Amino acid sequence: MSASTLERLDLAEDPLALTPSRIDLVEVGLPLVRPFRTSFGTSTTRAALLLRVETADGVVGWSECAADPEPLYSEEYLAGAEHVLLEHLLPRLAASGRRWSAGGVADLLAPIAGHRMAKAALETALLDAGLRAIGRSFVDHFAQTLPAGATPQARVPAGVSVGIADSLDALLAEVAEYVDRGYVRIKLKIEPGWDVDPVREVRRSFGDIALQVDANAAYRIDVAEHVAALVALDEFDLLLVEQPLAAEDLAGHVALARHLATPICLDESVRSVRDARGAVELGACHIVNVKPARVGGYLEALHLHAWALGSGVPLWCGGMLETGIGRAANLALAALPGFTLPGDVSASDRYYARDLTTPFELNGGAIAVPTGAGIGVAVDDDALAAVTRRRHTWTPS
Ligand code: OSB
Ligand code: MG
Repeated sequence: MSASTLERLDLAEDPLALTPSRIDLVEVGLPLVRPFRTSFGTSTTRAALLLRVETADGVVGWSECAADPEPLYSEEYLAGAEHVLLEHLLPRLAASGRRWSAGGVADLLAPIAGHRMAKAALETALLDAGLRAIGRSFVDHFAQTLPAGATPQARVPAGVSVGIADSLDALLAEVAEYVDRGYVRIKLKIEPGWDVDPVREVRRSFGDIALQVDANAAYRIDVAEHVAALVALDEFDLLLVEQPLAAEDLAGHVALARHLATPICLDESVRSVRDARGAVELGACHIVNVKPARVGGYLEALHLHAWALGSGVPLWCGGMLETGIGRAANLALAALPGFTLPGDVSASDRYYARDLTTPFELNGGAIAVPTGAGIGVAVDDDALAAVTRRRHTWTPS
């Protein structure tokens, strides 16, 4: 993959440029079908900030900001994302004096440190509007970055992320439900005290299934029992262990990797293609969980993908309990050939009784990648109205 193929998505004569007439920030709260517990907390509702961009020509683009109400997964949080969008990101684009375009957002916003989820939401809404205006899907757009002969998949094998349960019996019942539905890979959330036993029981009950674990940074390299528990997981032939240590602790992951046979996958630690490359070169990581929101958007995710394809590092597409709006775009990314492992891109009914879009369904263990323009799914206005908590309209002055 050469830089020039990626530059084709770039600005030279930008077919995606648009003039926004208004941007709505819509805060929603969707009840989850079951509580989702991780090492950093329990969610019963997915609160999310949606962005709706409307252009002067009446084209509408949507995106979903991944930030949660509380800054537990990362520093970003919903109210902070809203604030930085309104006070910093949108004014900066407006002041640039140029037409707006997804391809230009990252450079124009680069002076603002961090806030990648907020930046990703803005870039993605503009990408959706820009692609809808020219009738091109996310996946076709992304496919332009592929080397000659490579093509995206039409259907993406689906994994599922299983929260920490109240008991081993409850865990086994939940996993049984997902295995019955056809999910091709199970990811168990772990934390100290909920690791070796649940993994052993799931392995014993379900045999040869593709199984992995995610600690969300709950372990410490300087706590002997933590390291011992992670080493004990080697026995269960896991695909990977995701983010065992703190996001900043690359040296700890390097040290841990020397003790483990199971490959280490990083999630929270990787905020850019540069982070991914550095972590792999150091020996801190063998596999990368790509969340476009965490790396600042789809264009950075595509750079990461191009690097991974070239260097043979396996990728998979993570999730943040997205509604159909965020999930649609993730599916387009997960369809690319560097995504060699099943992702956390589950069907709508794994999360919500009523999704905000036409529901995504699991068929034969996979989910179809939308082919319509932009994210390729329509937002269900009634479903949206039923879960809208607040709406704020921004207009360029
Ligand atoms: O660490 O991958 C994670 C959800 C919220 C925050 C962090 C994570 C997760 C998941 C859920 O594991 C993945 C999904 O959307 O299905
Ligand atoms: Mg994770």
